[in-house]
Amino acid sequence: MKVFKINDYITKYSFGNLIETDTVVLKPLGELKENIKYFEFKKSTEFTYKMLEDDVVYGLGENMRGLNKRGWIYESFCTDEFSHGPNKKSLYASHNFLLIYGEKTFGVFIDYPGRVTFDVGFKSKDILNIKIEDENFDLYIIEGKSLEIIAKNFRRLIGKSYAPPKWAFGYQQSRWSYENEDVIRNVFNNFKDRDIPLDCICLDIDYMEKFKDFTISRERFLKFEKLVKDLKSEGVRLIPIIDAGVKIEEGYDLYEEGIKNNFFCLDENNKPFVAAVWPGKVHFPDFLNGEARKWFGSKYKFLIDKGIEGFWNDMNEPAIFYSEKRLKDAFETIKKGEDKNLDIYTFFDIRDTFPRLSNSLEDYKSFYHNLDGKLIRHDKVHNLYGYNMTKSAYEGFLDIDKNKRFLLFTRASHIGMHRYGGIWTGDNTSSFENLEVNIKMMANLNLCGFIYSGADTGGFGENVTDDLILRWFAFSMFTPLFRNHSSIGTRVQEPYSFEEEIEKALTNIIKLRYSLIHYIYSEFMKAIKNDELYFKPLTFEYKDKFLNSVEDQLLVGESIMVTPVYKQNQNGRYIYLPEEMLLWNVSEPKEFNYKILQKGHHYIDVKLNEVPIFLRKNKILVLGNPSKNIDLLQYEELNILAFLEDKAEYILYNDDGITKAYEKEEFSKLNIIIINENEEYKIKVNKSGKCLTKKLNFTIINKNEEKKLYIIYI
Ligand code: MIG
Repeated sequence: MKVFKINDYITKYSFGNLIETDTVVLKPLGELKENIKYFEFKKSTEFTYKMLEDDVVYGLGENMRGLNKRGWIYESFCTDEFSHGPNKKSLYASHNFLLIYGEKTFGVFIDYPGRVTFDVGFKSKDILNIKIEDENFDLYIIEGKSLEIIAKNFRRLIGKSYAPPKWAFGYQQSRWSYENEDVIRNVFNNFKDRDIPLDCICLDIDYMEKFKDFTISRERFLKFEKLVKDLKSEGVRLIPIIDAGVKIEEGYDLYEEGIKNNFFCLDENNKPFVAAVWPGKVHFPDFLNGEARKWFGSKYKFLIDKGIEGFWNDMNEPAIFYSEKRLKDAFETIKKGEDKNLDIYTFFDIRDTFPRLSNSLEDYKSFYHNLDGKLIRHDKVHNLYGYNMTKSAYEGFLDIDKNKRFLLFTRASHIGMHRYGGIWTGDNTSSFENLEVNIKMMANLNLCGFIYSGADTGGFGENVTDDLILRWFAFSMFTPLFRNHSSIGTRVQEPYSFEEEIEKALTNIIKLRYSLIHYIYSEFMKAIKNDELYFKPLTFEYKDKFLNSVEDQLLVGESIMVTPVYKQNQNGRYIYLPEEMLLWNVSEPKEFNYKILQKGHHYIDVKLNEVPIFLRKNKILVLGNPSKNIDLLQYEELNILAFLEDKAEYILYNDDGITKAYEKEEFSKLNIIIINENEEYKIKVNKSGKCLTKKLNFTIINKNEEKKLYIIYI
């Protein structure tokens, strides 16, 4: 083991010889002579930490169960897992970061691209056990004087998070599958005719010809370019899907070029590895090979030239439906049972043979990547695959226009990938349990750097119910990626597919989202620029032990707290307030009804068409008027809500929303300060940069629920 000092807060422990994983951006300052902190060695690849009874363990990003990970075993091995039940250990991502909060508070990050197992008090309730599959890995210990600072120090280690264009904060409608031009126009017209705001429609695999990447089915999308243009002129962008596997088909340029240049992963016989996914038999581009990555990334231009400005990358765990070898074995197993009086165990074996075909570890162990001339077996670097597919697109975008922000979100991910794109959380199910998991996951995702993220709102698999879609919208309207997506064969779930009353409530929630965009975008961009969290557990801001077990209330940015309802047939829910707060239970975004609730436990009524928003004390919330889409957002006049005891200050951030000028500190600030001087409020407003706001309508509420209104022209 070698020990390195990264900075005053971060120590790196190097075991063996890790390949370049590109997860961290800080290089060591020098070597140290010290032993590993906090952890005890069990073996060279296994460590334990003794947790105290009250310790909370945050982290692991996209994974099952709670915000606090204690009491289960998790695995980092990116998996095409469409059933997100509490029995699962791993979803589509591998986010090897834990933040232990207690008497000792510190972070631990395992830089290793293969399987890592985290037993967080499962086998033994107070023992955190981390097991790494082989001997080449780096372990980082991240310290700092508070949860927030440790989280920030970790983000500095792994680099700045990706920022999409501003329009990507608008509402996105998706379904597998809007199969042709007419269907897409129909979706768009439904939104337009009913005056439901909309920014994006996602194209799933059916826009392609035979599921081939970077092709368009002219049978179904004859005038694709015109469709893109027509919709864009109405402020709506089409977001096509790109899959990882490249169809094996003679004459298909992507296939031919990949073969010619040796850009595909190889099997044990040095031939391109064959797997089967949507296009039938495919080869996997070797995204870990820099040249192959560059080549694939350059292909996005095909669609960008047609007016496309955003993509989603799918199937990049990579998912494998079957391989020929595994299929052959399966048939042989079945033959074994032919014409026999089967014993029941053989029958079970036969029955389970086919489900076992997909995503088999045997397959992951049977192909190779070319890393600077060295062949590396896939399972050793499995978790870097989706990561590098996303990096490939990102690099492709840079070559086309290095100053433009493209929308990119992806399914499989690993720490470090947050620099190149956002994520959606994969194939969840239309169930209240999956809504709950979504809520609890968001803060952990933020901890791992994935700020532009969100789940399939309404649920992907199975049939959504009226109440579930409403409750899910009421939460997703706060997630940076707000996308309604569902699977083919399930109940349709566009807002207009429901009865009028539901449609109206869903539309109102979308409108509320658009009224909050100023705030959401400001908080998102500040989180990115300052390495902070957009979704925060309450423990990050309040020192109140009861909050250690509050997992279903989250801070969204600095001013508000959300308390979503995630159970069926509930007219409200219990909440806990660490201090007094103002509750605005919104059904009509234009009506501001509020009440002040004291510190402590409460039951709040939340009807199906309501979204409870808590405004914290001495905080300010900025609201605008909803628009049809982000391009049409108004900046001239804004509404400022404040819950004031003595003083509140807020900086509303904005930028051009389409370029990377923000990285060069080109953005605007609207700085608002309100001071209470004996129930007369002194308001100071300052603007800098290109701030378009001219009029501010203030509503200031005090502890006694008294309201004062001011209008200020700036
Ligand atoms: O095997 O493209 O997670 O969002 O709709 C399913 C079809 C493949 C999985 C993605 C989902 C998408 C679906 N894809």
